[in-house]
Amino acid sequence: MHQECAYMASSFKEAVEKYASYGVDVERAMDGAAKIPLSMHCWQGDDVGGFETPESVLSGGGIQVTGNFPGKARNAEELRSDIAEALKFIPGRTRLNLHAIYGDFGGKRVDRNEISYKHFKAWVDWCSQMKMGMDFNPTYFSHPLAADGFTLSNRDKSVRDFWIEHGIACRKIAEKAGKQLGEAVIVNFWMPDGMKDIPADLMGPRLRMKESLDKIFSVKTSGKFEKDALECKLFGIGSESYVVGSHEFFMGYVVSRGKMLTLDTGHFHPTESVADKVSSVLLFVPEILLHVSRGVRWDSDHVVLFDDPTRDLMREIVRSGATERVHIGMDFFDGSINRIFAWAIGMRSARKALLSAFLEPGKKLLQAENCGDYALRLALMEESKTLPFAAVWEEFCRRHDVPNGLKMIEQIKRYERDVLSARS
Ligand code: RNT
Ligand code: ZN
Repeated sequence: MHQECAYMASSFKEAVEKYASYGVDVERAMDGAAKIPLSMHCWQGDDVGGFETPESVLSGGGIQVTGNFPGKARNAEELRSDIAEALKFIPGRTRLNLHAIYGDFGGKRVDRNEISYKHFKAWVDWCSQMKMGMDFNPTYFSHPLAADGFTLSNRDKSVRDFWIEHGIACRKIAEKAGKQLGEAVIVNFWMPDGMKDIPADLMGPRLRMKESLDKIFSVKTSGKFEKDALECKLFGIGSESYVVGSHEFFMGYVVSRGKMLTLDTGHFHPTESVADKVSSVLLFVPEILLHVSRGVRWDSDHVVLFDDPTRDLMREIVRSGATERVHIGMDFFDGSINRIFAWAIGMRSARKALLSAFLEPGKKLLQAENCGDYALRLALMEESKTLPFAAVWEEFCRRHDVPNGLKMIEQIKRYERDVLSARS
């Protein structure tokens, strides 16, 4: 055996024993962590630009990308090639999360209310080829009819109708894609609607938003191949004072309509724990969609890290036995660094957090808590933080045939040199 391999094998063996002494089965943890799909957001690849017009840029409210690192994908082929490259470094099951602006529009102007399955067929075929499920998002921003900050809650009925048609079109595309792929496509609704300064009427837009959504969902889908999720938000750029789709708005909406709630980790007050919300929300909604992100002081969508909030969140999903009811999507976009690295780092971090969640000494912790021995509980939590996780992660990557550490870095750097830097 090669010296490095022998070393890895022995450190993994030691790790297995160490975890076993805490009552943790490493093999089961690795299986559990690999099975959970992570939905990879296409929009990290081109700074949420999309392919509607040659030079479409993110505009019209609510979100912002900063940075101008060279080599962003300029068309669907480049984006697919970049996604495939990033996937080489991401162990475990993945899905692909598309936005409606990423269709193959053949250089023609196809407005948002006119999009249909044919514009996304190439993506669906590709997903099927890559053995990935798909998710979908209507795009309620970067459009002249979103420029005043209101889409589904706009006071102008014709604008609302346009966006209602867009929502329906997206659900139809998703339904067909789901049928094609044999598993449900989750359609996530996020609308930037809101106000920079203090509104006089908070009720009006919310009422209109509710009515518009009801119209969108009055078109029935199978429920088997298409599912709807709605994403709340605290505030956005240009909507600092008022967001129509607040947490209470969408919590009420999804509970009363039997839809999925989307929790984006950047969409709450910075000191709020999204991990804490999982067990409450799951009691009242059928399923949750997560947008795993990293806010730095605000909803800045920094690359996800293997940090405490991410670990807390994944641990909570595993602890509550809700891995089937919580769908994990990624939502970060950093245009200031190599975008392949951004995907790889962010998604690997989420996967690491899942693996470490499965490695928690859950039984021992519960026993301690049930006996009221809180010192023991705290000691176990702290001691388990320094168990040999790295050895398990390395083995996990090895089994999934994914380069790790410096090898990963070297390969992505090579792609940067050979492919990205050749794009002007
Ligand atoms: C914006 C929301 C939304 C978007 C994507 C691109 O604050 O988080 O999910 O990031 O739809
Ligand atoms: Zn989001």
